[in-house]
Amino acid sequence: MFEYAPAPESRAVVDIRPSYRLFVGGEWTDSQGGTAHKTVNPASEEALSEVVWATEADVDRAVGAARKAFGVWSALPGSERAKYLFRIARIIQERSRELAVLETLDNGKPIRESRDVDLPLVAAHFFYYAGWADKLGHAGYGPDPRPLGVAGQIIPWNFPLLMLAWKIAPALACGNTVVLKPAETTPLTALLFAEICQQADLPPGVVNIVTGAGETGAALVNHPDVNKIAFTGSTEVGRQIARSVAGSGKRLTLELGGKAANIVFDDAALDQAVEGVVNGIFFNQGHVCCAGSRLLVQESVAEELLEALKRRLTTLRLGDPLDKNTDIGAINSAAQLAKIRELSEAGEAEGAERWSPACPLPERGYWFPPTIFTGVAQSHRIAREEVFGPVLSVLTFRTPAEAVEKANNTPYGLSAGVWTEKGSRILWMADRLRAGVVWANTFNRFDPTSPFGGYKESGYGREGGRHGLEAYLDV
Ligand code: TXE
Repeated sequence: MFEYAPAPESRAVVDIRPSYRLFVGGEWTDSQGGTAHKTVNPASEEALSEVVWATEADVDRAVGAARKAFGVWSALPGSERAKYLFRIARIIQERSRELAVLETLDNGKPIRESRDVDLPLVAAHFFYYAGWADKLGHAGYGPDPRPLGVAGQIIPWNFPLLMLAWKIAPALACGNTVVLKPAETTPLTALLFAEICQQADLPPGVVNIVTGAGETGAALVNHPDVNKIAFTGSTEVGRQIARSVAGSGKRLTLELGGKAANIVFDDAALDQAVEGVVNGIFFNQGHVCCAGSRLLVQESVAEELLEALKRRLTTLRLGDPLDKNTDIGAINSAAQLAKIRELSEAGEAEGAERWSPACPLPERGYWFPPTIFTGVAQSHRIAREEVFGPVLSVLTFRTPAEAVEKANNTPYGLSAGVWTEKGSRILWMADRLRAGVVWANTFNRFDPTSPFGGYKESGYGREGGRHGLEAYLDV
């Protein structure tokens, strides 16, 4: 056991205010009737700050500010909007240490990930879409594609700042204005982003940040003056939102859950495949919509791969997320931990075999050890439901056709991974896998130039790349 004590020098780079107001019309404003809620460090359960949960009246004010700003922002030449976005991108780079530490404190993810993965990608998205702002006439949507208006954006807690970047950067590049609601457990980096908008002299009202939970999100979804909703979160809430906006004329993109298969063939470079499987499910504690939560391994190499995988798991370090040597950080919330525990218990009850390396867990905070289930049947809940935690279900297959059948046997269709040395097999598999992304001999690779999004119950619409523009333009 160890007591979590954040490394003081890292903690000191970020100045967290004791409480935050709402960012509306370029200013910090008081809520009309909203209550204050603590946001905690999931690694210690220590309160970091207090944020207000915005009311319907607050959302109305934020939408009003965004509507007012839309006239000004959409009329700017694209090259002017680009300047603001480039400026924001550069400030993000300059303040990336602060942002990374804050993200790790609020979310629980290892600092190595927030520093080396999240923050570089956040800046890259702003740079990428800044580059589009004056080239929309060349995007293939006609000479003068129009922005939609006010975009309501609702994001989850697993990649708070990156999801903000995926949503805000293309919206602004296309000339829309936004009201963004971060997740209730991870509001702090969005609020620091609001400060960055001020620092970049972004015209007031172009970006508005309203903190809160589901009710605040629903107020945004139902607001009559919002033209588009972009949502990333659970399939269940995605369904509710789709029902709410039906017939309203609002545009909608949904990025929902996943149950990705990471498929390892017997001719794969097994050392690399082991790294890819570990990265696929243990990156960000498995709080990843495209996590490779089902390992499909060809029977002939299953034993060898599993042994290597277990050996590798014994080397993973779980603990202080601010420690640069940490591989596995904290689970984001007590509710998410309860869900992971419940599904893992169901896995055992249904007859799968559970294994974790010896892994002392800190006494305080929310923690779950890296876990593998073998002997998993396709009917088991751990093979069907999104765990959204560091839990891998292992299944085997004999032929490529069987691998495809098992991989596609899910209501989700967000991503898949294929490990093989045969190029022709990669293409054969990619053609048949019902997944928005198929990675070959790698996993969890993201790039602002590539569209990302799902099939089936994983949602619709694409974020990233040229296709990401379509979500924010009338073409
Ligand atoms: O999601 P919610 P939760 C999955 C994952 C996880 C499960 C539950 O399996 O275990 O969902 O997570 C806002 N109208 N994913 O409960 O509730 C909410 O405030 C409008 C996968 O955190 O969907 C937050 O900002 N908004 C996923 C956001 O929706 C509403 C990432 C997501 O929260 C709302 C997160 C409502 N009625 C969870 N209710 C992914 N695709 O990556 C809630 N919200």
